[in-house]
Amino acid sequence: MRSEAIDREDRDSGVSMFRRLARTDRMLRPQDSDAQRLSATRLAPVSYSPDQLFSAIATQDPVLFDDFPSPVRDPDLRAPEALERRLAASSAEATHPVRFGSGDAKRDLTLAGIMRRWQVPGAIMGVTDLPVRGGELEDVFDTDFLAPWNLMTEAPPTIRRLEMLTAVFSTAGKLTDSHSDDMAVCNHCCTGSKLWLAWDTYEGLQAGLEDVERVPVTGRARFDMTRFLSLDSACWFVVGPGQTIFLPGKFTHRVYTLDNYIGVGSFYVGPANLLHTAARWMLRGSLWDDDVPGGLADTLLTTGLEALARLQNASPASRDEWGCAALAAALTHFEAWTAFEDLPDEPKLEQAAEMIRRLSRI
Ligand SMILES: O=C(O)CCC(=O)C(=O)O
Ligand SMILES: [Fe+2]
Repeated sequence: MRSEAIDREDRDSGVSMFRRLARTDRMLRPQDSDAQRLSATRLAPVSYSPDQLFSAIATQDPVLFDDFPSPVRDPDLRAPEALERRLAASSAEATHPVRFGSGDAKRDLTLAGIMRRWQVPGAIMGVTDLPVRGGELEDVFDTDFLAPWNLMTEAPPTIRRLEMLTAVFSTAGKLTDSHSDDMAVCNHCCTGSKLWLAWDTYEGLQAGLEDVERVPVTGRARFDMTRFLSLDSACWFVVGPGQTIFLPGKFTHRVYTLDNYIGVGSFYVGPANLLHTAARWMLRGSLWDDDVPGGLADTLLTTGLEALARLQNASPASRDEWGCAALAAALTHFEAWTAFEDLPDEPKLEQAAEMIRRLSRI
């Protein structure tokens, strides 16, 4: 099932969709002269293959799949109405923070309460923090949908808790302000649609596009279309039913819900973006590092080194599942990264690079 918003966007490469959205958020208004750049920066969905996924991760490019294997366990629940009914029938008493309206007013609701509000026409709300692990949603969503290659699930608790495998609910009109996360982001859409605008965090900051996680912001982060479209790294896409986006951790994103949305999100680090992630944390600090600065990078590298050591002796099939075919590209991309020279000496990072080099030659 494709949403109306996606069909419209396919027909005109986004100009009319952005104009329509600009009626509620004038920051989105494109100029006539932006049309060509809008069309050039649209990330089109592609058919899933492990090669495409791991190559994109290795070169820090976003990729949107039409048919990544669904994290919804029961094929019957992949029909939006069936999923909505199942979630609305929840009797779990645990509550979760829900953001209401266009600001960030919060209230805690149960899953059934969230679904009731989600179904009220015109209600504006969003939930991005409803853990799947350890709750009843484990029956609905496959907690291993990025297995085996997502290192975060086997890392020590300080890293594991950052994985944030979460169910996501939001209603049309909800905006998630420009922000970046510590890790790369995966988001699968079960129903509804969202418009994502994404750009390299530091290229954006230099051009005056704020990121609420990186600079102090009062009210909303500063954003405008012309500046956004002037960035080399600018990209936008609509994620609709059945589609899955993989967005590298270096990207700030600003997300508009177009049609009432239910999905699943997870952060990820695999061998193909281990060096990039650890180096970013070492250079820029990890956003969620609450002990020693750089401590999380060290813990992540320790976990990564263990996985890389296992992979040296693993079967070719297993190495494929972990994305080893993309490791040569990952290393080349990492070493060509402009900030590479500023990296402090870190023996574990060098060791990981060496093991990746060896793996890429097997
Ligand atoms: O879905 C949203 O509104 C925001 C999602 C997001 O920021 C994320 O998955 O990292
Ligand atoms: Fe995010």
